[in-house]
Amino acid sequence: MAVSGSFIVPKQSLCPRIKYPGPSYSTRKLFYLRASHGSSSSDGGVENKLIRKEKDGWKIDYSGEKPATPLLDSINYPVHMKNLSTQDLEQLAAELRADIVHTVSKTGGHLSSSLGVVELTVALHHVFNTPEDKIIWDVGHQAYPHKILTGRRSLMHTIRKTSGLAGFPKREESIHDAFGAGHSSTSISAGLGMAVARDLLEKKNHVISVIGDGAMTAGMAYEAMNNAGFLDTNMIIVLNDNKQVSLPTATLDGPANPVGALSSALTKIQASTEFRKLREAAKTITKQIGGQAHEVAAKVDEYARGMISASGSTLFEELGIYYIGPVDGHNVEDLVTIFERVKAAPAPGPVMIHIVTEKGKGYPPAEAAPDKMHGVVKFEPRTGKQFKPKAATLSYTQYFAEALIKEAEVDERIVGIHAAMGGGTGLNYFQKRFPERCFDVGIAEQHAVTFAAGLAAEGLKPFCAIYSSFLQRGYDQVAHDVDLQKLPVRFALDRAGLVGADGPTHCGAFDVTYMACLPNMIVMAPSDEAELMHMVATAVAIDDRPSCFRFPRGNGIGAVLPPNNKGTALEIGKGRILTEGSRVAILGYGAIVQQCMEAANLLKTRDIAITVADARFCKPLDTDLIRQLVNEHEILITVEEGAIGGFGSHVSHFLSLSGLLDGSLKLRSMVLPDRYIDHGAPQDQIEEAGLSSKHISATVLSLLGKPKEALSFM
Ligand SMILES: Cc1ncc(C[n+]2csc(CCOP(=O)(O)OP(=O)(O)O)c2C)c(N)n1
Repeated sequence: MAVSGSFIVPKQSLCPRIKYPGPSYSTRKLFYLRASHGSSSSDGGVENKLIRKEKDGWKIDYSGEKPATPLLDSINYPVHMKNLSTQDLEQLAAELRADIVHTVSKTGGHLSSSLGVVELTVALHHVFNTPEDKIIWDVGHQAYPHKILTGRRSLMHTIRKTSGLAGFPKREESIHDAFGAGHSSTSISAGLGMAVARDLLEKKNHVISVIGDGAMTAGMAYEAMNNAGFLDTNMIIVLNDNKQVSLPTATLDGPANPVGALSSALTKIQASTEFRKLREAAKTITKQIGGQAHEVAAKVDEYARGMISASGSTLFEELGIYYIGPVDGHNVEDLVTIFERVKAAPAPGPVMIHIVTEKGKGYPPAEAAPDKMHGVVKFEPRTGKQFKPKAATLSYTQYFAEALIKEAEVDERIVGIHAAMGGGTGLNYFQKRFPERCFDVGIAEQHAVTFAAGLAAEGLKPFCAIYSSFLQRGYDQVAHDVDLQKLPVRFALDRAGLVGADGPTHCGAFDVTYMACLPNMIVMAPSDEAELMHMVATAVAIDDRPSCFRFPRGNGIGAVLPPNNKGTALEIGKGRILTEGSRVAILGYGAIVQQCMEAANLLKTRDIAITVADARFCKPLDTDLIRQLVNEHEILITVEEGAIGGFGSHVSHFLSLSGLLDGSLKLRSMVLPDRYIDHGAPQDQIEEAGLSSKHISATVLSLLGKPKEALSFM
């Protein structure tokens, strides 16, 4: 790894791709500012009582007032941090932490992971030079401090909002965002690719992948480390270990013990007295950073290699990765020292720096909260109390969990599986009721699917609850391990369709397309929460093949629930007509049926009565219903909140094969546009997608030959 630690002169290329407002370089009079340590700032003695250094470290009063951040105010890009002393960097970290809490209290977003990496981010940007050096944030939910230090502070109030900053790193947003993320465990593969590209292109930059202990549970991370060890490519992996492998909402009782053997191995490394004894021995090992042991800084020796497993080296060493750790991830001085040493080493190969941090660090309400305030809505900074809107109905997720519990009460073969998402999938409720029958497998969707296949092969009834977008990762397992063998695994696909603030990485656009092309899969979508409960019951009853049902993010519509919240199995492949009219039939699939009904009501105000049907099934299609609609109407419009190639394609395929397209029928398919839709408010997204009730009404009117009236809806 070549040394390139020289100071980078600000130049045009350091600006992000999007031009953001902010102080210009010429006004940067605080550039060489010394830390104020809580008394005053250099530009006029602003008293900073909210952030001060005391004997036992930095103290921040979260009063809700905008904290004075004199040092942070002087940093617009990492280049402005290069000359700061350790004390300055510590102060910068304290100001950054106060700033994040203040901003996120007004916007909502991912809080505690960002708070946990404040010191890490400061140290990385002090030592390395982005954008030439590449920092790759795994998942990316911890990148708020990185965004603030790379020219986006003035736009942080827009984060996750329509047209605002994205909640995750995004290459389009800044040249300091080396790699886009949202899904976990990609950073080492991407980093290795960049490091190999650097070598082939004869460049000299550094590559640093930052990955959490949760993200490290995925197979992809091991595949990448195995390859990195084999290639012996120079790169740094920072393992951010906060002992939160699953999201802290995995159980209703707060953070559970981390799942998986890796976390216990990491704990062993941290606790081992052998580790300390072997510290000295480590100096004699042959492969050392920088060649000679005596050249290695004392600080690095202190964190010398963890040598505790039977063969005398850690799991990472076995994979060919030089291990340093565990390091206190909140100690800026140690982090800087280690990064500088590793950076200066000419050819260390892949190096892992294992740091230990605390999620929510430095913000007492987050540290104390059962969910660590992982993802928050707006909150009161003094107490951390979130302003959660009161809703008349529960989320679809909760209705799913409730229905599954009811089924499991009478069928003990039902088991639940999720991939580190107990809270997100609602299986934390199931886990509370049936702790022995719920499996959190870590962030390992591929394993979750094949594990469920194994359970099904032995006669159990597994419900694999995975977000639509995360199941993309387990697709070969769905096809090869489940569908091909006709094993009755039930897939509950949450977050189907547009998802609002999380944006395109989490958007469930593709599941209908990728599930309904599988020969044995039964593919369903409920139009409301009561239907969801019936589909849970239907999935229990389908025991000779795989099945899936998709449901959206957000709350139910207030549908009348089945008695005791226990659904009744539906007839497979049968839809239903909701309202009858003439000339135009709309066939909706999934929760978008509600927009179709709204469109029918809008059109009624113009004396146009249309038929709306709820397809319920994409596979098998209700061909009788489709024939009836086609025979009785001039126009058929299918509507779904999914990508091209889904329900509408199945309908048109059937129509063309059966000759029903050979006459005068006008057929239209309304689907998500063939592009990614940015994060934003759900209503903005549905408008952008062209799937709102107004768009549906306008489509009807234009097909009826009333283009002017259609325009009046837009
Ligand atoms: C493929 C995939 N599955 C699930 C998730 C949901 N998810 C987001 S963060 C997270 C936990 C990540 O843990 P870790 O990497 O340790 O970071 P921490 O949250 O502890 O900072 C999970 C499960 C995801 N982003 N990607």
